[in-house]
Amino acid sequence: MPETGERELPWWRNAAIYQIYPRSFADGDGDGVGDLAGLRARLPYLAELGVDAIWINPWYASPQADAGYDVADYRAIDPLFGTLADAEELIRQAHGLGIRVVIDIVPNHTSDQNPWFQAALAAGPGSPERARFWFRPGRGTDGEDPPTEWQGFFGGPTWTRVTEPDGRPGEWYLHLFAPEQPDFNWEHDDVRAEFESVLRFWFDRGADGFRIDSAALLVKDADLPVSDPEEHAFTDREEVHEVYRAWRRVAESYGGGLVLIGEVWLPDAARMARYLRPDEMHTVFNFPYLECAWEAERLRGVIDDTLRFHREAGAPATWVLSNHDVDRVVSRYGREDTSFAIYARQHGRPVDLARGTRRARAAALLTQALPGAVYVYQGEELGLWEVEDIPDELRQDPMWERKGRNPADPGRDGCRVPLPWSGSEPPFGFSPSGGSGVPWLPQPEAWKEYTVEAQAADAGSMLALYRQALRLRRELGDGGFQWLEGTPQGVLAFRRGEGFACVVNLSAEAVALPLTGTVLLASDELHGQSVLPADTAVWLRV
Ligand code: TEU
Repeated sequence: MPETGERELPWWRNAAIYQIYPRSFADGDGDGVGDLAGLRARLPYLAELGVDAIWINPWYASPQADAGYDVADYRAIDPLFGTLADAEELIRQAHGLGIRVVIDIVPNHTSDQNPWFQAALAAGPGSPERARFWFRPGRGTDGEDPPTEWQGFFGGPTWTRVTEPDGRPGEWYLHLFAPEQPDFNWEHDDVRAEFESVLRFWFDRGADGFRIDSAALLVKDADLPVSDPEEHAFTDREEVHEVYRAWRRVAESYGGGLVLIGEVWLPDAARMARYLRPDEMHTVFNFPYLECAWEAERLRGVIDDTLRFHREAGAPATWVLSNHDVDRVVSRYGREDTSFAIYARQHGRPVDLARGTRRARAAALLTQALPGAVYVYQGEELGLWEVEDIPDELRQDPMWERKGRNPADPGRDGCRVPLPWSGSEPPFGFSPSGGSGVPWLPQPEAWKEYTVEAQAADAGSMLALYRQALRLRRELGDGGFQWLEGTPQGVLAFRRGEGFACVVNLSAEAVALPLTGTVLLASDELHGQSVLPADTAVWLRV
């Protein structure tokens, strides 16, 4: 990729980054699971959509206990997706189309099949091999109780007891997620050195940056307080910042343009900002924005907070409506309660898809008009909904079992259903015709009207809206941001740079546009040139 010129804005400060969940994007070999050949063939679609970069969820060799977030080999591509040569070719082709490539790195934990963990199991208690992980004796007379009572993010305990090489029940190891995902000990020099080497491995192959998984969790309290309702023993400990400072130095040793993006779920701005110090990460995901209800005052509060702490940190904000862990946006906004909580889904509640879609269209224009970088999760641009009726026996997310098969909170499969590309029946062009596999999760029949092919031919489609918005957004650059005050209740309006304004009506009534100008783009039809219907957004040249 061309180096970012000195006076030019670094690309990641205002990029549109498209998130690819590789197993659900496009299947090249016909086995029903997306892969790198499928993704390569669809790169022109992404270029036409108008994105600056892609972020690819984990593609590494993995037993797939948590869809690739259990990495067995950080330097190999899983055969499910292709080969290392495929990955290199993908990066080359993306760069040829002007698209940067950000890859996922999973440092908090590994796979139980990782050779280091296998060696630790074999070597037994007290061995140097075990020191790279969190092995501890249990409590109770025979060590039958786990070292702490911490609860894992997928439900259930965070410790699993091992059988020692002599065949007896022995130590326990820590896993904040599934038992197949043992946590690394980040106090250990080997772990730190290994990850710096992995970063170099991928930078050497042309990667433009990393999305850092579970970024605030790496360092744990070695005292292991038995109970920890507030998660302070393993969330956001100060020592974690040393790791990212070292990573930043690795990135900078390659010159400019590389980016570290943190997946940091923290409730308060001050703690988030610490990850954005100039020698740490470049950006973090904005989850408070994603979780916020479709309500003007609350959204305004989140936007103000976001802009303030990023200004103070000297980092660009990011704006995220969805990803591979959360319910699809048209479903969220179609429910009575439009807020979202990652560990308390609302499946089974009524969803008004027409209203949710209308709001998602307005939200797309709001999101893309805000200053900073924007993320688009694959299928968001097609207006796909959360698939809530996946048959239980087909569910794959470990959350489903670990959270006790709760139909209201069944995990994340519903936002991971393979994309519909073309045609009128499944697999909707996701897999090549004549392939032997069926899509790894079933696609709703109704998606025949939501394929890329159908939407490309429809000027009123979600896809058409995203294409136009992403194109127009490029002209906004880094221009300033000012709220327009005195707007009616439920209306958010702001100006950006010279002569651009965005107005969003989140109220239940149509309102008169609070300023005049030429309509550049509207999320739905306006009533004449000056009335903005409910749940509608408009971009204006003023
Ligand atoms: O998700 C992390 C995650 O689930 C957060 O909600 C976590 O609870 C938070 O960091 C706590 O502060 C990531 C991936 O996006 C997800 O797909 C993986 O399953 C998970 O990590 C484990 O790798």
